[in-house]
Amino acid sequence: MRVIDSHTGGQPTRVIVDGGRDLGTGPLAERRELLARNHDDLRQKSILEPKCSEAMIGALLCESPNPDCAAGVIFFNNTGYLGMCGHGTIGLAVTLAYLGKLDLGWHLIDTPSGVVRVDLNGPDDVTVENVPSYCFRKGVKLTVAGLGTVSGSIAWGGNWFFLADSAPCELSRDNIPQLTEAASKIKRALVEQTIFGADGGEIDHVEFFGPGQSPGANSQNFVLCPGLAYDRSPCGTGTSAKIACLAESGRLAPGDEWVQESIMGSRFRGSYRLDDDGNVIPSIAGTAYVFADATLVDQPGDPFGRGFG
Ligand code: PYC
Repeated sequence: MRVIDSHTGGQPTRVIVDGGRDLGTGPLAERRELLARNHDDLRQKSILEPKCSEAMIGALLCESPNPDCAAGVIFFNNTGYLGMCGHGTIGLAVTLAYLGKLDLGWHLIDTPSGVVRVDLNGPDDVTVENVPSYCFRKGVKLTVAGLGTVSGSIAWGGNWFFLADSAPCELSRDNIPQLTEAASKIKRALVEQTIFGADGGEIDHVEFFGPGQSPGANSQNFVLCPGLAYDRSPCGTGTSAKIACLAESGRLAPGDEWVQESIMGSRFRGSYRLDDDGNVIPSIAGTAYVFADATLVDQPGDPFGRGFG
């Protein structure tokens, strides 16, 4: 299996460019189900420990059934599958450029959550125009063990997010264990209190916010992903969810910039436009760097060949 690894603002993406699985030619959402149901060993063998850290996002490169799309992709993590992934799409575009398969300029990429547009501005510099994003519910109140009442919004940015109105402690790298614990409890409480997204989907990402730390940053975030790893980047779909909430409450106008900083200090520049139906279409700009072009080997007898974690 040939893989290309990159990181986007510190958050890694492993693109499987060769040696994946034949999932047919159906829509990407169907192929994701097929992969999960019949070939989950690919996810396990390619990104779980001991080969990768818990933060790694896998990206299976596919052909899209849509002839307008340059490529299709199915994203997965240490616990399952994602609809979309913003940092991963930036990593994918940079990987395709590294392979000589994507020219500068704009291209369409198919994902299980819908078609997104990438602008390859330079070999490492990408803007992703995401799927339509929206705030589904505001002022949601949860009772969370050890935290009391927690309020926040539920928003879609290609994945489901709970955006907490306040953070349990200062957003700093020293506090990552406390932030992780608090976000995990909120994620669990959402399931226990049967609070789901508009389509009944699990709200599997939790996001805290604090003031921007570097000049020009509007905000810093901490995002807990479904497998309980935190996003080292500002999270493209999480920034999209935030932008949708800002747009809905009139706090960000179309075309205005929102600079989202991650817990690691990396940044995405966000903005949005309204489409003809009034939907918020967020754009996320960031940089990614390829750091490995490798062949994964499946050794017979390896007791941890399928990974763990
Ligand atoms: O950038 O959208 C994102 C993302 C989702 C999970 C990890 N990163």
